[in-house]
Amino acid sequence: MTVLAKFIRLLVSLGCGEATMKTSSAPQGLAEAPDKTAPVVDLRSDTVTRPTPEMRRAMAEAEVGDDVYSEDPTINRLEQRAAEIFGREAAIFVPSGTMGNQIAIKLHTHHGQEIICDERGHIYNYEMAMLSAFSGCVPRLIHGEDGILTWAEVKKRIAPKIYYRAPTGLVALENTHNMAGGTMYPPEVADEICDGAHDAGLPVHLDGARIFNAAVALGKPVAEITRKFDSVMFCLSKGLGAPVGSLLVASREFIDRARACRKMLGGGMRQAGILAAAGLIALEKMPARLGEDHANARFLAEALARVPGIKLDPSRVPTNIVVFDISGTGMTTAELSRRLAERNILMNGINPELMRLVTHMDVDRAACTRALEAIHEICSSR
Ligand code: TLP
Repeated sequence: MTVLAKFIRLLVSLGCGEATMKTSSAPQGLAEAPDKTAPVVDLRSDTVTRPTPEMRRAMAEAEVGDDVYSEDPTINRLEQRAAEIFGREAAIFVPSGTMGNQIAIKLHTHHGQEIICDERGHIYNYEMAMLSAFSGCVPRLIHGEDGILTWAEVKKRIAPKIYYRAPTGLVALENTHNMAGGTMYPPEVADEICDGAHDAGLPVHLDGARIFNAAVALGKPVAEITRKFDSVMFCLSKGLGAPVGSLLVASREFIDRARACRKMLGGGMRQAGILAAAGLIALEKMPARLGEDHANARFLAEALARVPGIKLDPSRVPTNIVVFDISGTGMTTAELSRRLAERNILMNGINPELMRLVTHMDVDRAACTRALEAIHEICSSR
């Protein structure tokens, strides 16, 4: 038995996993044929979660109305609860995190301005250049260590007030930071950026798609760690398990304007209380279980760090996302993804060298153990 296999078995026997490890029947050194009948372990993202039976029941029974007339009682309840939980005046339900972010960017900025953000950030890399296409702004990028910006770095990027320089219109942060590996802002670092930006007359938006993961990892309420931001977007459809939807929370005046902007984008939904019903369960009940996903991510990270050719520091995996460098294995991420998929393990690369895996409620410890076994088998058969 190899060192990694022993390590996995030790973790499992210590109660880190309820899985019993499959003992190889193949002769030593020979890979077994992939088991294509095994259930799929989908670690591509926490967006792949399916609604729980409780969510499906609530959806079937949801009271609904026309939300463009603000007459959907379930959406109204979800928006009110989101505002309460974040300690804000108001909230608006939007179909996606992307729409929530882009509405906020549009409302905070004017055409011809710059937005200060991290170079690996979602609003810059994965939102179809909408900050330029819709809001007419350009990003002013910073490489944040672990995706985390500091006031000292942000301050240097604020455009001087000279008529021939495009003015800065917004500072945008991401917490947790997705592509940097689910990293979190220490609350005092985020607070200092907000205070500094406000003193400079700039608003600050938070892409808090996974802010509940940050709150759980920090052991602090979301209201506390987001209180200084001018607007916060968070997703129900990631680790919280709802099928669709995100919320934007802010002042009443901002959310009233957001409602018009959502309509411009075609995001005025009608009897969407069916979705909000699942969202309410996601919001009220699901944060409590996120710690399990964080423990699974750490379990995976610790074992992966011991696979020859894989580089990662497990102590830098605070939540549910593990980003690791596989260049030392001699494979590209596309090749590893393909070989894993043959074994019903799904995981994607961020680029040819960096893989990302995301834990969530539909992958338990046994599934994580299967993913580890497959990675180990592939890497050691080269
Ligand atoms: N993230 C997705 C992909 O788009 C990369 C994922 O699989 O992680 N902000 C952050 C930080 C996000 O991670 C995402 C989605 C969004 C915004 C957008 O949310 P949706 O997909 O609802 O538009």
